[in-house]
Amino acid sequence: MDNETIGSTLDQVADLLEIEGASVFRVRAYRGAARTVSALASPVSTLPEKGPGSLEELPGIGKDLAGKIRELAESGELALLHELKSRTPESLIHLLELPGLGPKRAKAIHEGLGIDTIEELEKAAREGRLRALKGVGPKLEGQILEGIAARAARGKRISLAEAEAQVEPIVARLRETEGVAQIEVAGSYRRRRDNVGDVDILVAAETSVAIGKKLISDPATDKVLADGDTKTSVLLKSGLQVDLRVVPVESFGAAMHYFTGSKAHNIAIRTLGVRRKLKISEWGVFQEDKRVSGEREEDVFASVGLAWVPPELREDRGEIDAAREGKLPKLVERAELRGDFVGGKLDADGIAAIASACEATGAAWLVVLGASRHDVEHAQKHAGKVTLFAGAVVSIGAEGLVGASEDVDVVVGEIHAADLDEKSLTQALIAAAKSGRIHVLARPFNGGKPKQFDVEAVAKVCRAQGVLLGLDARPAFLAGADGYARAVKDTGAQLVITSRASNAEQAAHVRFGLDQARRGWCEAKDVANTLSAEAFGKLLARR
Ligand code: DGT
Ligand code: CA
Ligand code: CA
Repeated sequence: MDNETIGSTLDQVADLLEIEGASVFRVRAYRGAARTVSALASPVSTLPEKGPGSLEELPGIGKDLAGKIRELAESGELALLHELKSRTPESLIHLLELPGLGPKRAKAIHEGLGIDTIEELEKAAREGRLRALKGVGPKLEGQILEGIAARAARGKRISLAEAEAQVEPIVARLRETEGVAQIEVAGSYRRRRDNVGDVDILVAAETSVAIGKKLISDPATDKVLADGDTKTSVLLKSGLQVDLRVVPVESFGAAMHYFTGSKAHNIAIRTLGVRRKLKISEWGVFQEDKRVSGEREEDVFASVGLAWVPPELREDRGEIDAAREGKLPKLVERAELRGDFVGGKLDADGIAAIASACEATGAAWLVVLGASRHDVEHAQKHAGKVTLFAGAVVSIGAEGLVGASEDVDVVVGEIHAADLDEKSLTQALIAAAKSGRIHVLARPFNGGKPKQFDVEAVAKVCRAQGVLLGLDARPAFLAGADGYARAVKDTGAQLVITSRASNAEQAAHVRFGLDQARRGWCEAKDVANTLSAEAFGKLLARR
């Protein structure tokens, strides 16, 4: 845990102690310690254990507080805080998170007005009822309402595609700051999760660079949540939170590793470190308080005997054993993709336009869904070197029966039986795969949500039948696609990523499908988009 987070955690302890009516001295001691730790020039984890310069020797911090601070720095947790939280009404804890509400006011609102929830607080503030309390005026009411709105926006996760659209221009602007050696986005964004809670940007620079100020004055920024030397947090106008951290160049690799996460992966790595008597933190790898590495991310893995693990795999789902045994997959890459499925009422001109856009990004073949064979053949004359296949999407009923397939090269079976339970859906998909009439089985969705079924059982049949399993790359269809891809890969069946684009811009979505295939450990051999036009044509002919 970094110093500023430790500081704010100690402040939280002070708040809860104050609400409980603890002695003013105890409350004051925690507040003082919070200030002292936040202002420290070097991270707590690098201070000597004893003697001059150690925690105990800092003003106002005795043995007891030093122990608490160490507990936080090393484990990121504090038993006392858990205890305090379990004794405090939950509503009060929520009230405390709002700007402008200290422990005294929160307690007064809770006890004086009988307000238990944020909803009740919002209603009271709107109706001007908070003013009945001493020291509360319209200004504070307004502040509380703003805080509630920001909190609501913060609670939401947004799609990776949406986050990318917002964050890329900001990073491009920040990159121009003088004195910035490196800038990268870490967190779930770097792991390519299909949705992200907040965005973590990491900068290697001297702490004196003005990059935090630059984020605060960025045109996309709406509100400032934290403004420190090493950490700045803002809410964008969209409600998305951005955390920016500045670390010295020699810690950049360790910080990238830490802030990329996932938390579960970090804990597993740190545990490996402990066995080797190494302390691994966001500041570096330390042996008896001496830094042994941390400038490059590879060094962190190497310090515990592991190969570098691609961020998409860092979920503690077997990547650590694989990295130790040299069995990490060689994840499929964008440059290996040779084909895609496009569609959506394209005429011959539309098909030719998307074909030339896809050719520019490396496509050798395209399946055009839903267009007439005549239009596809016509477009082929203007499609450069891209081989076009005519395709159709046909419905699968509850019995697995497939509707009439037209005169096409590729048939995609899609289930529309929204009310099927897991077992009947699995059966219907298996029956469709065995029908001998489809080349691709689409992933079933209902109302934008993926439907549950036994992926392994279905994929096994698909493998035996030479049927590909579709992975829809449209941003709204990515939920759970990583687990699906992993299950398909593990049975030895093949996926095919489909952008279903009707224009060049949407065709770029294929990389979001690729992200999830990579999170599912897929290599080139697991994804049919990597086939040449000829090999893909042969695969179709087997049907
Ligand atoms: P998100 O923002 O919910 O989509 O997911 P993340 O993974 O980006 O999580 P976030 O932003 O809370 O934190 C970024 C990374 O920092 C996280 O992936 C791992 C690391 N991290 C955060 N808190 C802890 C912690 O308490 N312990 C450890 N070991 N790592 C943590
Ligand atoms: Ca995050
Ligand atoms: Ca974060």
